[in-house]
Amino acid sequence: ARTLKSLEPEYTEYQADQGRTAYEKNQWFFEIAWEVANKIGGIYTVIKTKAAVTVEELGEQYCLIGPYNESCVRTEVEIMEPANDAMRRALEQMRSHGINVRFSQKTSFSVHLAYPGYNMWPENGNMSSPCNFQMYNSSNVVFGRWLIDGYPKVILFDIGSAAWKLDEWKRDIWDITHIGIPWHDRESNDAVIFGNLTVWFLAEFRKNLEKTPYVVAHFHEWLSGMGLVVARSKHLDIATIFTTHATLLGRYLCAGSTDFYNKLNEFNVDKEAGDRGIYHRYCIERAAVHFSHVFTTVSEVTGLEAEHLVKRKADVITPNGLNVQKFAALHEFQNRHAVAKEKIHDFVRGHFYGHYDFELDKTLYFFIAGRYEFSNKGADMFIEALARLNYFMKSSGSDMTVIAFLIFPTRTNNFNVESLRGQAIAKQLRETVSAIQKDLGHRLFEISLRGDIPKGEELLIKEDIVKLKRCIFAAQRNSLPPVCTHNVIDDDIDPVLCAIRRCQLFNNRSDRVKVIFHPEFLNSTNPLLGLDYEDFVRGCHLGVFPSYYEPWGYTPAECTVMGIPSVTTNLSGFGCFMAEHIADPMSYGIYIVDRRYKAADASVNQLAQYMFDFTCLSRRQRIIQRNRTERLSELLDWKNLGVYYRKARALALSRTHPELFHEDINQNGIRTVSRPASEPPSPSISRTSTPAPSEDEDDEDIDAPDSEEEREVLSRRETPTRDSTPSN
Ligand code: G6P
Ligand code: 1S3
Repeated sequence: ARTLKSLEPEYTEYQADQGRTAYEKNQWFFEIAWEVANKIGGIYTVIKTKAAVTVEELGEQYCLIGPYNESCVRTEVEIMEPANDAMRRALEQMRSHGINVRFSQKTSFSVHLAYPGYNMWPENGNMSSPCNFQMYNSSNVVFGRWLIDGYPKVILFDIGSAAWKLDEWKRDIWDITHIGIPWHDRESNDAVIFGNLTVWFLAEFRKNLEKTPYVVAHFHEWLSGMGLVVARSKHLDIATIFTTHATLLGRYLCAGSTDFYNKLNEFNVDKEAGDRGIYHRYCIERAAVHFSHVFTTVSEVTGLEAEHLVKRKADVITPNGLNVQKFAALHEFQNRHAVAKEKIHDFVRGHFYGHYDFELDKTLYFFIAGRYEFSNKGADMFIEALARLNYFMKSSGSDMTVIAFLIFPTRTNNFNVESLRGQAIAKQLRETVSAIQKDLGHRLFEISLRGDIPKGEELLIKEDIVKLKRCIFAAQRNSLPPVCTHNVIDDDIDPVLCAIRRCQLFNNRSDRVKVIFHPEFLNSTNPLLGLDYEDFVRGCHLGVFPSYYEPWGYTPAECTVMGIPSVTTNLSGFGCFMAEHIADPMSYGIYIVDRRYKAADASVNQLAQYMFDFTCLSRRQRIIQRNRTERLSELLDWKNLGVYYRKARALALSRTHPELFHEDINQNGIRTVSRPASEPPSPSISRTSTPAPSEDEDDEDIDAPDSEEEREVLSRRETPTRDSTPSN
């Protein structure tokens, strides 16, 4: 095992100021991202979950800046006027220049589409005094508090309301950087407007402060990076940080058929970006990377990618954390697993009607979920490995069943009839049985009260049997249970469906692995699988995320904090982070597939083997493993990982204001978690995951067995070994 080091980097706060708050030091921190109060993907999770620890550290000196997205603002932001004078005046100044102007849909001016998406361009209006136009409302530079843990301040700019400045700003950018932004690229246009509004605000804000402040602005991803480029080109006195969560080119290259990691140092980056029509975006990203005082990436693996693709080594790695909530009762997460699993069982009963010949008690739920990037997220590998797992289980005579869910949103024409029918049939049968049960109970009571011993035919009468038969006959089907819950548009070319067809995972009775593709994100109002994502994860047994391109990867991290084991890879930031910090990740329920040094086929085999091993665990072993997985939460808690952001901020300040610092900032600081205190893993390679309890993990940590059968199994203490695995 590696040594256990502190997560706290040993950087020296500038000594004169030790113990003083950001307020006392007159320091201001702004964090700028397109996903502030604007839910799109992983960056939203980063910003949102980190807010509490950042506010705790920086208090009222911290503020987030993002775009104004009305639907999110309506539910997530409490709008108010800023209490801080400098901030209020800066916003007023911007508003007085028309940034708060939004033209009514019913405006008397005729409009034309000057830029795609911005339909508020008056044909012959006076641009320099936009207040001449009919105003829609005056809240389009919104200041408020984001209604999340930490209750941070937010400033949100309505991008459309400043579109009248777009030409001017694009010209400026061209003059300074020679980055030409095509008129039709809506996202890049947004980046220009958002960046300029941010800088405009920061400049006004600085001016309005009486004493010269120390301002740090932390920009995330290329969409906000334009602001950093503009701020530096205007020589604004702020310390800047740029964090990339994925490089533009990396994502594109990986989605193709490139041998990305082995060719990292060979790419002709300009040509590759040009070939993909993203040269200008690439330039924005690269400019932000190089203009920043401190450049960070979310993982080592993305750091390496950035070094080659945007040509700068990261100054700090800022791993992503989560806001970990500990339950008062230690076992609460185990109870929640059982409750949520019951709901998944309900769905499965309906979905497999007519083919429901497997035991739910011996059924395991695996899943993959995320943005629909088929190969980047490793869905290709998952399906291939499921086919091999199916073979392993069949040929070893396993009595377990695996149901694998694939949750990737894509275009559909709603749920398919067969899936809805399955749930309706199960519901009807449940209602019929409960009505019969009630009548039967009443009859039983009446007969017993008379002092008679009830006979079978007196209890379950003919009419009941007829009712039951009707339901049972309705539950017969000629077709196989569907592999997809929805009608996917263009299903003949859908990558998941094509892979399922190729691997012939058709939910046959003889299959030990069944698949269900749910091409929509989950929510509790879903008529089929009425669970939100969190409850669904809790109810599953194993998350499988064999990503090829994954700068961090929140999905396995979320599994971990909920105590659900997961599979990840050594190409994902999360996987590498866990491998670095845990001596034996597998015994903690973190399975890391080697996609870096193995051929694809060997990685598929490794994944299939991990999954097969998992099916061989007893319930007791799964419970122990979940306990261990959950214990890793601390490692992913922002309370610990927030320190890297602190380090980045201090480093940025030290570069713009070295006089504040007495010593250089040391960037070391790694923490490792030792092996679990149980029996040592088998030295025979990877089969170390079979958890056997340690002294402290014995019965107090584990729930009592549920059934006689379970007790018997527990007493046998089965421990699967590699020998039980069929060769392939
Ligand atoms: C949790 C519950 C137990 C239940 C177990 C099932 O630990 O607290 O009561 O027996 O989950 O585990 P399984 O891995 O079979 O879903
Ligand atoms: C990115 O989002 P993605 O799913 O497109 O940023 C996330 C947050 O840093 C990260 O977890 C993920 O790996 C990246 O890919």
